Amino acid sequence: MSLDNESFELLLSSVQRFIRERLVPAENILEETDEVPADIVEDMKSIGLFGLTVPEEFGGIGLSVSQEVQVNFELGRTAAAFRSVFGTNIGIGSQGILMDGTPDQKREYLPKVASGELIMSFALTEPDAGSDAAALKTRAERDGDHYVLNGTKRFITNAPRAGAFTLMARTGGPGAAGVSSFIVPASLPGIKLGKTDKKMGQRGTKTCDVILENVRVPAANIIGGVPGEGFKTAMKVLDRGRLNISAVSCGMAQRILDEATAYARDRKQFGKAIGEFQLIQAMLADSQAELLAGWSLVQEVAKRFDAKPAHLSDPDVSMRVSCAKLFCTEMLGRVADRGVQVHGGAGYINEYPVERFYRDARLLRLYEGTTQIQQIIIGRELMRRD
Ligand code: COS
Repeated sequence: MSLDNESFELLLSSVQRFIRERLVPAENILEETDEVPADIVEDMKSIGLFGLTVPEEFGGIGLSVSQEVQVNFELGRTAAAFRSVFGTNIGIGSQGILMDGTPDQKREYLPKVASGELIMSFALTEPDAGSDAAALKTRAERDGDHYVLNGTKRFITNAPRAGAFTLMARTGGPGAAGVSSFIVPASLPGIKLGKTDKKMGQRGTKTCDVILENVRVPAANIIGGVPGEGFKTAMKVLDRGRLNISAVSCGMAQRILDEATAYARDRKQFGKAIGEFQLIQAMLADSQAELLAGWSLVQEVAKRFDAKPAHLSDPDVSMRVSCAKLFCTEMLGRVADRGVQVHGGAGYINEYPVERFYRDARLLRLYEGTTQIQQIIIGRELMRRD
């Protein structure tokens, strides 16, 4: 699945223009109001951002992973909250249906996801199951042709906007084999949302608890129709998600480097632009080198991702995805830190974008699997090999 090169280049340049002309100028409003302006959301729908990864047969654009990472690089250049409006739709919220859904599930949900009519959100994490995702406690008890769900999901991105959740619950015994993925419409009786989390950064991104009390979900809403496969679905979805977080990290690093370079050209101390001092250049140079290394890695892993069947996982590709997530998000942390350093005291003042990017960037090392979880995935795969 991919878009032909010419159409993709057109799409990419319209996304670049949209970011430059509409999103970057709205960053301060976003920061002040903690909301993505409604007219921007409408524009996102009209340029097709909600349907980037949904196949054309279901009304989307059908980007390959190699193309998707390029779009995500561009989106990294502006506030993360903009991407979060549609990011769960094209990413972790809907990919489970795309990868493992039955034909009926795909037909029912994907066209609405692609048009932006339905916002989907991914609900795996719980108060006592973060890194140890297979320990999740949300119960799904069979009752005739329904399951009754009880439990709490935590830090769920886009939950306040969601029309449906891809939600993991326990239909069987302990561990990964007892987990199933459900499509849970947000309108079902018994679903309550907690208060919106107050976060360090990424203002405008909405996360909260999703509380399920005796929520009756049709058995037909188990993704793929077979119980016990939900953990694998979640892991496959996260593989693709993590590569996209890596691409966003590179885009964010690029924006921070651009801001720092521009500042170093303008700011004068000791009688000349600070960018003429080699100690400043060293910080910019380290950031540039690491950014290029990370971005090359992302593109290389994306090609491997595209080379395998989309619904199957490959431990070697998963391992490489974790290398990308580990390297790129940590690289972003260093680039963001240097970006503030180049700005000196100004970098601590929120009039300068680097102050905001520094806070926004911190989350990327945490969500969709911490750096330490990526190390575990890489280490385990290496130990498994002969
Ligand atoms: N693709 C497909 N299947 C996968 C997979 C992948 N990438 N990774 C694991 N699986 C399968 C395994 O093959 C195993 O199946 P079998 O028992 O049939 O062999 C099953 O899933 C369980 O895997 P594993 O034994 O590795 O599970 P663990 O509980 O030991 O740990 C980790 C898995 C730690 C990797 C997982 O819990 C994880 O990624 N945690 C972080 C969660 C996360 O990212 N949260 C963010 C939430 S979204 S913001």
